[in-house]
Amino acid sequence: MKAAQVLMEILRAEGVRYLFGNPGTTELTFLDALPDSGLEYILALQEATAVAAADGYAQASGTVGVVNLHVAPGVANGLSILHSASRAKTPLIVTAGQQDSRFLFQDPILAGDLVQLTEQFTKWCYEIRRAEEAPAALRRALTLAKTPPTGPVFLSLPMDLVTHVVEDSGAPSPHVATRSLPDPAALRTAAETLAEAKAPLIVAGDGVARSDAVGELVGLAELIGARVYGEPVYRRTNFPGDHPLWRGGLFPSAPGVRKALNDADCALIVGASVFTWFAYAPGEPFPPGLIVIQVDDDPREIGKNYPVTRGIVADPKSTLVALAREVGALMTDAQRAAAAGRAAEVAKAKAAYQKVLTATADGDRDRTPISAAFLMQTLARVAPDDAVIVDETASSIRYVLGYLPFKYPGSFYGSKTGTLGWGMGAAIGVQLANPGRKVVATIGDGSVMYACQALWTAAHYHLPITYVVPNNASYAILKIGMLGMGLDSAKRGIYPGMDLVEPEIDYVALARSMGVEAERVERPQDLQGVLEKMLAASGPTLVDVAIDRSIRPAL
Ligand SMILES: Cc1ncc(C[n+]2csc(CCOP(=O)(O)OP(=O)(O)O)c2C)c(N)n1
Repeated sequence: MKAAQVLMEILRAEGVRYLFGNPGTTELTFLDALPDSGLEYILALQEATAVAAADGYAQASGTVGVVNLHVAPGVANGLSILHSASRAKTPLIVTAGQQDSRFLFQDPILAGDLVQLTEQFTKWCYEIRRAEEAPAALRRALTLAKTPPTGPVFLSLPMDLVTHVVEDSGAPSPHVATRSLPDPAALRTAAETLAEAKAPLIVAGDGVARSDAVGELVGLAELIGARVYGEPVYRRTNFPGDHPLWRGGLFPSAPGVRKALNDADCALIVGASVFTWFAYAPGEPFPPGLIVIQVDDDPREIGKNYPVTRGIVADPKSTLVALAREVGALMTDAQRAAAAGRAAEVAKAKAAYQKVLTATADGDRDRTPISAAFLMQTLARVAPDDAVIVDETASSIRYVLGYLPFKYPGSFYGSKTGTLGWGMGAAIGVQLANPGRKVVATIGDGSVMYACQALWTAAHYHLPITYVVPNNASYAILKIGMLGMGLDSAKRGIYPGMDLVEPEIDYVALARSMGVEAERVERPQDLQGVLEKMLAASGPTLVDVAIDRSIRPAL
C-alpha cells in the first residue's frame, strides 16, 4: 500500500473516527487515502479552529485527537491552539503536509521548518525522511501522545513520500497500561499524614479529570472531611460543582492561594501545576509549616515552582484509590467524627456563599443592560442538567463557574492558557465526542472574532451547539486589568484598542451568514425564553446577549 493508505489504516485500527483539518496542495497526496479509510474528515475554515476542534474532541472523548494542517502557514496558524493543548496535556496527533522532499532544499513556496515551528509545544516532533519510516513514526507518535504525561506530538509528511509503496501491517500503536501505582512507603506516609490532619485541604487539578478520577477524589475528600479547591487555572471538571465540599478555584496569585491555605495543616494536591499564575504578585503560596503532598503522573510538575513536602509520581486515580484504602484503615473513630464535623462546617460555609450568589443574580433580575451574573444564572436554570460548557468568556468566567452546576465529570472545558480562538472550535470537538449531551459554548464577543468561522463547521455538520455570547462590545477583562494596575490611561477612562465599536459587530448577522440560527437579547425579561428556544433547536444556534459594559476593578 501507499504510505498514506497505511497511515490511514493505522489511525482506523487505533479507533480514530475523525480527522480534523484544513487542506492545501501539500496534503492532497495524504488525503487521497481518506475516502476508503473509514475516517470522517471534519473541515474547519482556519487551522487554529481545526486544532481547537481536535483538542476539544481529545479532551472530551479521552482518546487522541488527530488534525492535519497545511505546511508552514497552516502549522503557524495552528500554533496558538497548540500552545494551549500542550499546557492542557491533550493527547493530540498534529500532522502537516510538507513540500516535496525532492526540492525542499530550494525553499519552495509554503515550505518551512515545521519541526522547529512545533518543537516547544510538543512532546515529540519529526519530519519523515523515508516513506518506510512513516508507519513506525505514526505508531511512536500515538504511543507518546497517549502515555503520561500525555500531550501533543507533531509529524511532518512530505507530500511525495506518502505516495511511495511501503510494507506494513497497518497495526495500531501498542496498548499501553498507564495506571501506575504509587510507591508503597510513600503512600503509607501520606496516608498517615492525611488520617491525622486536623485541617486538611485538597487542590484538584485538571490531571484529576484526565485520569478519570473525580469519583475517587470525592471519596477521599469525604473520608477526611477536606474542603476542595480547583487549581488556580483549572479548565476541567475535577470535582462536582454542586458537592458541599467544593469551594471553587483558587485565586491565581501567590497571596490568593496563601489566603486559602492559611488555616490548613495539610494540603493534598492532585494533578495540578504548583502553581500557574495569571499575573505577577510577590509572596509565597504555602504558609510555613504546611505539609504538602503532591500527586501527579508528570514528574515535571512535582514542586515545579514551590517546594512540596512529599511528591508521588503515579497515576492520580490509582493513587487516590490506594490512599483512600490506607487512610480508611488508619483512621480512628475520633478522627472520623472530626472529619464529619469539618465536612459539615464546609457545607455550611458553601451554602451561605451559594445564597449570596443567588441573591446577587436575583437582584439583577430587572436590570438593563443584563448583568453577567443574571445571564449565567438564567442559563443554569434552562440548560439541561448534564449540559457540557465550553468556555471562553474572560471577564464573565467567574459567573460561568459560579452559577453553572458542573455536577458531572466532563461538564466543563476551557482554554488552559487563555488563548483566545480556542472555544469556538473546541465546542465542535466536544460536541462530536458527546453526541448525547447538549454543548453550550459561552464565548465573549471579542473571543468569538478570533475563530468565528467555526460557526460554519457547526452548521455544516449539524452540531447542536448553542453559542451564548456575553456581549459588552469590548475587551472588558483588559480594561479591568488596566484599571486594577492603576495605569494612568485607565484612570483617564481611555482604554487603547479595547472597544469593539464603530461599528459594533452584528453577531446575529454573522451567525446567520454561516447557517446558524441566532437572536439578540437586550432585555432581561426576554432572556429565558430566547435561551430556551435556542437550546431546544436541533442545529447550532447563537444567542447574542447585550451585557453591562461598566468597568469595575476586580475584587
Ligand atoms: C490569541 C490571543 N490574543 C489576545 C489575547 C489578549 N486578550 C485576553 S482577554 C482579551 C479580551 C477578551 O474579550 P471578550 O471575549 O469580549 O471578553 P471580555 O473581556 O469582554 O469579558 C484579549 C484581547 C489573548 N489572550 N489571546
